[in-house]
Amino acid sequence: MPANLTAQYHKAEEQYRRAVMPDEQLRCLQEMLREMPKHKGTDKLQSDLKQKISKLKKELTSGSKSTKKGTGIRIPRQGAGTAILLGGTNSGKSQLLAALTRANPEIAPYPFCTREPLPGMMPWQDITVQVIDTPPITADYLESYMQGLIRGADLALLVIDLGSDDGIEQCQEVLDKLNSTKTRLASDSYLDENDIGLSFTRTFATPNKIDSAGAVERLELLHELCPLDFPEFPVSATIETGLEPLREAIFHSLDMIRVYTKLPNQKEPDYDRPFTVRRGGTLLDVAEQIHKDYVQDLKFARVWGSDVHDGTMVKADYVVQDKDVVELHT
Ligand SMILES: Nc1nc2c(ncn2[C@@H]2O[C@H](COP(=O)(O)OP(=O)(O)OP(=O)(O)O)[C@@H](O)[C@H]2O)c(=O)[nH]1
Ligand SMILES: [Mg+2]
Repeated sequence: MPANLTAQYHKAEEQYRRAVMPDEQLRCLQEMLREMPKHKGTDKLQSDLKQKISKLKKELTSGSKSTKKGTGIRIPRQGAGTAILLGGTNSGKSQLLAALTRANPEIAPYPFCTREPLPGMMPWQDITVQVIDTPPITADYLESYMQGLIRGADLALLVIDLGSDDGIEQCQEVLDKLNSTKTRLASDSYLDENDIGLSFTRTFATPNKIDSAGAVERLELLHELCPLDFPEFPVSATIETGLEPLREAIFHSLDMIRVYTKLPNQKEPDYDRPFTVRRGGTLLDVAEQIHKDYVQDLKFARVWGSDVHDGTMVKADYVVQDKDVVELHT
C-alpha cells in the first residue's frame, strides 16, 4: 500500500469494502480518488480506481444485470458492531445465536433449517454487539445476499460441526465457495492491494458441539486436515461452554471504546447508554452520534477519564479513551 494515505482515504476505503450497492461503491471510489495524495507512489492505485469508476459508471447507466447484484436483504447495523455466523448446514449457527443473544431462531436436527438471516443482540458488559444467523453455505448453495452481509460485518464466526464426521469437509466447502467469490475470509479485514474489489473479512473459527462424543478427536483432525489461519474458540452452543472467552474476543476485535456523556447541568452521566467509537476516534465522532447540530456547535468539552485530570477542557480533536465521561458544551 502506498504511503501517506489520509485518514479520510482510509475511512472511504473501509466504506467501499463494506459497500454492496453499485451507486454506493461508486460514491466511495470517487471519495477515495479525491482523497488520494497524487504522487508516483500512488500511480497504480489511481489508475485502478479510475478504471473501477468508469466501469461502474458504465454499468449504472446501462442498467446491466451486474449492477443489481447484491440487492436483497439488508440488516440495519445496531450496537457497537456486527458479527455474522457462517457455516455448513447443521453446524449449530442458529443454536449459537440463541446462546449468545436473546433471539429465538428455529433450531433443528435436519439440514437447511434456516432460510433467512436473523439478527440478535449480544450483551457484553454495558454494550451490545449485533450477531447475525444465516442460511448455510455449501458447495452448491450460497444465497446471493450473503456476500453483502459478510462484507458489511466487522467479524465473521465460522461455525464448524464437531458433532459429525462431515464437519471438516463442510468447513472446507464453505471456504472454497467463498474463495470462488470476491468476498473472502481472513484473519484481518482488508481490501486486496492488487484488486480493490476483493474484500476480506476478519474471521474467528468457532468449532461447535465440543460436548459431543468424538469432538476432541475431530478438532485435532481439523487442525491437521484443514489448518485455519483464524483465532479459534471451541464452543458448545447447547451446554454453553467457551462462550465467555468468545464474547470477550468478539468485543475486543471490534476495537471500540465506550464514552459516557453528560449535560453541563447533570451531576452524573448516563451510565446506561454509552456511545461507542472506534479506538482512535475523537470527541467529534462522539458528537456526530448524538446529533448533527453538536458537530457544528461544539465549542469544547470537559473530560473525566484515565488520561486526563478531572474536568480537563478539550477541543473536538481530543482522542477519547475507554470509559471517558464527557460533558459537551455548545
Ligand atoms: N451436542 C450438540 N448439539 C448441538 C450444538 N449446537 C447445535 N446442536 C444441534 O445441532 C442441530 C443443528 O443446529 P442448528 O443450530 O439448527 O444448526 P444450523 O447451523 O443453524 O443449521 P442450518 O440452519 O440448517 O444451516 C440441532 O439439533 C442442535 O440442537 C452443540 O453445541 N452440541
Ligand atoms: Mg440455522
